[in-house]
Amino acid sequence: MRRHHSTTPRMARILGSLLLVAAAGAFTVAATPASKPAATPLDQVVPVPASVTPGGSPYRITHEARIRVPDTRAARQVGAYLADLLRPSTGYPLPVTTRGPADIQLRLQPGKFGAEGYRLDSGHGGVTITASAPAGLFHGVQTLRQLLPASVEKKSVQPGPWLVAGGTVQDTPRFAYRGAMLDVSRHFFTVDQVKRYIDELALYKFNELHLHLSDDQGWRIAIDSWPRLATYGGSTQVGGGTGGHYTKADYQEIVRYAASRYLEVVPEIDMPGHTNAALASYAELNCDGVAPSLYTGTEVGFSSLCVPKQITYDFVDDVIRELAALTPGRYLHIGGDEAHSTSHADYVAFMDKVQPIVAKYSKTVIGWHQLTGATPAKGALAQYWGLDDTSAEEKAQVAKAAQNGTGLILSPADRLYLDMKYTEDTPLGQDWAGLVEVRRSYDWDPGTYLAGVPGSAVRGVEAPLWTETITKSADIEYMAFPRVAGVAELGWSPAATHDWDAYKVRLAAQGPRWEARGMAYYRSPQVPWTD
Ligand code: TNX
Repeated sequence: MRRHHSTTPRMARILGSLLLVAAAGAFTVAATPASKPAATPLDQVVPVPASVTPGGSPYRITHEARIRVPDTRAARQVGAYLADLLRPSTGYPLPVTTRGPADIQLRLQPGKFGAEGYRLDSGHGGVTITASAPAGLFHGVQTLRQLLPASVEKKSVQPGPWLVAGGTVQDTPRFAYRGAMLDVSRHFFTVDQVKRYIDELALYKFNELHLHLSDDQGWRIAIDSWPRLATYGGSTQVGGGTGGHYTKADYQEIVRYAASRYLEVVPEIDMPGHTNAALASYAELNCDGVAPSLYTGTEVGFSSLCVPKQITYDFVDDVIRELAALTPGRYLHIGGDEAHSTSHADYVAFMDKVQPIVAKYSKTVIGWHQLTGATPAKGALAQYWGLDDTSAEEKAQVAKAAQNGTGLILSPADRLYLDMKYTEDTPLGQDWAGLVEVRRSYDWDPGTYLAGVPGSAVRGVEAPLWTETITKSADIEYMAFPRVAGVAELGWSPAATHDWDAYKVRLAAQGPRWEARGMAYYRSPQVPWTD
């Protein structure tokens, strides 16, 4: 709360209006001099809301508060999620009910707010979140959460007071695809570790979780028809540790948990390159019929499925069929990057055969942007991971595909790769795409980033975290935070709100929240942290 003591002109204006309201006798809680906490201004949220109209008295959550929700299963679940968030730190009972008076209300109103938008109205009597779909209620809950003091994130009872500033937030996302990727192949992460990251992403309104489930160093998902993929191909990882894999039940638990946080899981099986773990598990997948050893290093580009062999496509069909059956989401990511040991002709032939298999199991293809060098299937999305200095030809190839209808997910490696070091001194990560400080990661516009790409082709942004050097949750958090919050804002907030100087202040206020949650993060000197 200390940041409210600094008197930026904006803060002075807000304080002035609070005092006016107090003088009018309508306001009793937070208008006393600066030593008493004030409510967080409605626009001090990440990602910044599309529109904010401050005004009126704040709402104060009390011991008597109840949460009323529409009587649908999804809405009741969002209500229960909100209650679970608030109970430990407030110590209040916060019953969730479908009828009767309640000062915290979630409401569903068809149409108006779209698939993910919401309105939050706050005043003396309470706070109401209205949306057209449960996802909008969930995102509205994240805004409400950030409007409360950072100590709301703690797991033990805190003093409060639990004030929500008065006024209205109207909010809806700029892009439909707002993703984060976790590479569980280079190092394996348990179901609980993935859930922890899901919870951290949900706070910033991400809606896609891309899991990189296979690579040279490990195959991480059980496939019944090819059991050695997981039991042998998943038995190690970078550095030679024991690795691991998800059983189908484990994987379904991740999918279920992600869905409860309104994230869709995008599973990736990387092919035809990045396949050493599969090739090591089944000799018959190799052109020469000889299985290579398991691999625990960090080189890329040395492995390839055998494009001319029919068994390759039987294998791919089995894997995609079983994975599609585990996937309620729309997408199946087939990788396609760095196939350096596959000839161009073979790469094109492979993609021509594999994309229809994805369609056969009713999923939409996503591929790394090298897919645009083949013939992307109708409706496919390409994930761009180039850099500022990627060749003009390569960028033009991607732009041409976009003009022809291929949607793009933007993950420029020199901005959004969360495994890039922040500075030379960052103890984790790599630097092949350069050093990526917090400002560089945030300060660009996905809408105009690639020349010749129609705005409508840009479906959104995604922040990949490759894990060659990442082994535990604290590592994930240190590399993701603060940068991933900026990716969320690039994906959600209107282009017109984009402003580093305003953003860095809002970002600074997230630090105490991460601390209250026990998260690691990088204290970038570019951010004016308040404590
Ligand atoms: C490139 S990006 C890769 C990954 C590595 C990453 C390390 C991409 C599609 N491929 O295989 O893990 O760099 O930063």
